[in-house]
This record gives sequence, structure tokens and C-alpha cells, in this order.
Amino acid sequence: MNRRLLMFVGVGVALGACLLVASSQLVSQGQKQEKAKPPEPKRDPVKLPPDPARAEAEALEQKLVKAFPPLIDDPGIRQVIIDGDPEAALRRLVPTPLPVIPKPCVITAGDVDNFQYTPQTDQVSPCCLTGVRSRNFDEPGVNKPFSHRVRIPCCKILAIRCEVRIRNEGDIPSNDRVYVAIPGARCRTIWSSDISALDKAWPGKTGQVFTLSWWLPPASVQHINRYIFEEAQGCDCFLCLLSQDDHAVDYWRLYVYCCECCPTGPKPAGAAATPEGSASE
Ligand SMILES: [Ca+2]
Ligand SMILES: [Ca+2]
Repeated sequence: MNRRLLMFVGVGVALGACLLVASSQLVSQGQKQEKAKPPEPKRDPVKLPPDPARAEAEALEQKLVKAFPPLIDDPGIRQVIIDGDPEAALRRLVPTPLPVIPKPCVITAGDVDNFQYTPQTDQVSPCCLTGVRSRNFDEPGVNKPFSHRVRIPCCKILAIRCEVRIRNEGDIPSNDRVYVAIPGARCRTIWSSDISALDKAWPGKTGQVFTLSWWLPPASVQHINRYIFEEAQGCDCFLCLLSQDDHAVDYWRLYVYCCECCPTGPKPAGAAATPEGSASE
């Protein structure tokens, strides 16, 4: 009896050992196979086919940007100053303390009429664009720059607050910009900015309307004063207001703060043929 039991135990132990060896061999074989597996080939990121319409739109925008006047080489004019409180902004922007905050001369270009496009009465006075047509006030559509010449007071300017109401018209509005330039034979941009820097919500949805408001930096105002006192003929002083290129423009408005009252200067001959907005105190 004892011998038979011992035999069973012996056979059991032998079988167990065999199974153990066989399973460990299988595991190591599996590991070897895993190691031997060739590495998966690297896949290139998925390349979308080029969109010819988008490429064409971007090429057209590049061409339009070249039609705008060159930027004056002055780092001070690259400032973007958004401040809703005129008194606080004036005290910050004007170098000498102001005993009294002067009333601004308000110059409105275009009708404040929520984009009512009436080409018979809406008329821009294009300026500073080379080789491209300017869009009109309230004119819908994409890929068209806007430019309009306004008369500014012939006085020493302390500060200028700008306001423009625009509507996203689609295409590529995210890269749209606004500019202020000194017109004439030698147009120069004395301030410009991406619209997205003036309002983080731009461009929003197609058809969305934005009213942008900002101050020209002191360096830009200095360039305007130099133009008024050293370059302009008599009191014929103008600014060119521009923007590109996928938005409609309801109106532009300038709040011009002068040292004195609100002089407008003598009108040049034929001024009636040059729509330039209305000036009021
Ligand atoms: Ca654009
Ligand atoms: Ca309008």
C-alpha cells in the first residue's frame, strides 16, 4: 500500500515539474516573439488636400494688404489703447496736466443707420489705396478694403478717440485690420491694428456687428500735429481711415481733443464735392 502511494506521489511530482517547464518555455517564446515583432511603420500625419478656394482667398488678401500705405517706422505707433473712460484716458495720454478736460470735436463719417446701404447717398472719399477700389459705407461683401478721407480740426491735437461700427461679412475676417493714415501725395500709416486686438470676440459669426473704440497713442498724435503744423497747406488737414477687408462699415467717428475750441478751418474750394462727415461740438 505504502509503495503504491509513494509511486502515485512520485508520478504526480514528475508531471507537475514537466508542466511547469513547458509553460515557462511557452512564456519565454511568447516574449521572444513579441520582441522579434517588427516595429510598426511611422505614419505621416493626415494631409488634407489643398483647398484651392482658401488659397485663392489668402492670395487675394495678401494683394490687398500691399494696397495699403506703408507704416511709419516708429514703435510708439504700435500701441493699442482701449479705454472707455475719456477723462481717465486723457489724463494718462496727455503729457501735461489738464486743468479742464476740453470738449471733443466729434467728426462722424457715414450715416449712423445700422448698415442701410443706399449707394445714392452713401459716398466714400477714397484715399491712400493703391490699385484697388474702396468699398462704400454699409456696402456688403468680402475681399474689399474700405477707405475714407475726413477733415480734422486745424489745431494742436491733444488726443483722438476713434470709433467704428463694422459687420463681419464672412470669408476670412479673422485677419482683418484697421488703419489711420495721413493722406496726400505721400500716404503714411500712423496707426494700425488687428481688429481681434481691439475686441477679443472678433470675428464672431457672419453677420455679427461690433462697435470698436480705442485711442490713438501719443506717438501717432505727434505725427498728426507735425503734419498739421509743418506739412498741410494752410488749414486743409485730413486723415484717411481705412480697414480691410471682410467687413461692412456702418460709420467711423473721431473724437478730437484740441488745446482750444473746435476750429474747423476754412473750407477749400469745391469742398461740397468731397463728403467728409459732419463736425460738431
Ligand atoms: Ca480678411
Ligand atoms: Ca451707415
